[in-house]
Amino acid sequence: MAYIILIVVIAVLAVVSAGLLLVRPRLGRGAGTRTLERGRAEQSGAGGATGTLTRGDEAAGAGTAAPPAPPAPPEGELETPAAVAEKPPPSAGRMTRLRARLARSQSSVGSVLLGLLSSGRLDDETWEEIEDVLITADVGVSTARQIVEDLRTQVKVEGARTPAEVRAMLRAELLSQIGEDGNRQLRTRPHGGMPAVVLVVGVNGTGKTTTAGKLARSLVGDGETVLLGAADTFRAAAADQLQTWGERVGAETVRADKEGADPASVAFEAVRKGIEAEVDVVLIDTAGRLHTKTGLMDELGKVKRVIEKRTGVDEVLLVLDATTGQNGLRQARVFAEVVDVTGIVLTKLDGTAKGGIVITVQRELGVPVKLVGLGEGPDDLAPFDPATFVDALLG
Ligand SMILES: Nc1nc2c(ncn2[C@@H]2O[C@H](COP(=O)(O)OP(=O)(O)OP(=O)(O)O)[C@@H](O)[C@H]2O)c(=O)[nH]1
Ligand SMILES: [Mg+2]
Repeated sequence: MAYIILIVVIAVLAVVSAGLLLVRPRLGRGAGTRTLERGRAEQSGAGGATGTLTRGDEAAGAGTAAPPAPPAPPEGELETPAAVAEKPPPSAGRMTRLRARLARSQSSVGSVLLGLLSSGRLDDETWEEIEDVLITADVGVSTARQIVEDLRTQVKVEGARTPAEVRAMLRAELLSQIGEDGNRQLRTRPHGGMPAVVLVVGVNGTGKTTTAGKLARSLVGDGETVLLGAADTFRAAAADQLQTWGERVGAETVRADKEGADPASVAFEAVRKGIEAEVDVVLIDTAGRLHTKTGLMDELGKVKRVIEKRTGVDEVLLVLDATTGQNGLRQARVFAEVVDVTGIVLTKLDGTAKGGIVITVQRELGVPVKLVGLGEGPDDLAPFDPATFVDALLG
């Protein structure tokens, strides 16, 4: 009898401890399906986990999210294979939501201009000062002159004005310089049974990969299916960076199996796969640096030609770092000569008061600014809206 009791007790103990082992890794998973939340949940749920954990809760918040890299799994933990994709927010109203960022970086220019224009002492010196403020904000000398001339004429014709009238006058002038009616719509809709193809180009470090990642996210948020192509085969890390963005929103990344592979063949493969998988958009990230400028340009030309063997390239987005001013503009011109740029992405506008570059770059390249980068967070990319931009500038 004692034997039977002992066997039963051992059996019960065995069942209970097996049950605990099975349940333990699941602790903390209940609420969150995002991979990003895993590290945090397990840290508090299972206890004792060590390792650096990214703050997943920030990544989920709009606007102020953490950088794209998902947290490394705590040491000793097995990586779960199937990460469940996040549901990113749609792109509509993004710029309005990010207006505070713009206001923070640009409004000093706006308030100085408004202050000067409302000073009630609009002599030659003040007009010169206004011109200088515009030039300092990267508006460009000839455009700054044009703006001052227009405003001067208006003031002369219509006389002294109230601060509200001055604001309205400056707003209208800036809007007309930026151009309200240009077509800034991104061509990302599939057509004729083919996905739209978007090529992201630009000098190294301007934010190409980040932009491709953010854009993929925003397109997924708008309900489109996206496939990424890592045609920056210069460093494996570049493809990893892009793939990380893709994985977070469930977008597949086509990449080379070795460093230094032919970028054109990666682009071709991405488009082939995109057509086969019937995705809406194929987004291709390219390299910004090569040994020689000619090499880079030849490579870009080849990437485009190879894609065109399968389908057209709908958008060539030139990514420009707003903080680099005239220097960035010079580089942009070189790109524009080689590939038919269809839109500008102005990144890092959150880090500079030189918002006037919006006007200059459009003038110089004859291509509209279509997107603006306003931070490093995953949702800090917005379709460019001139009115919101000018309103943020004028406070
Ligand atoms: N503040 C701010 N940082 C940005 C923005 N866009 C990109 N960045 C940062 O700029 C840095 C470079 O971004 P990448 O996307 O790696 O640039 P890239 O052009 O792909 O660089 P290469 O691949 O080396 O040519 C990263 O630290 C980004 O987080 C932006 O709109 N605002
Ligand atoms: Mg890159």
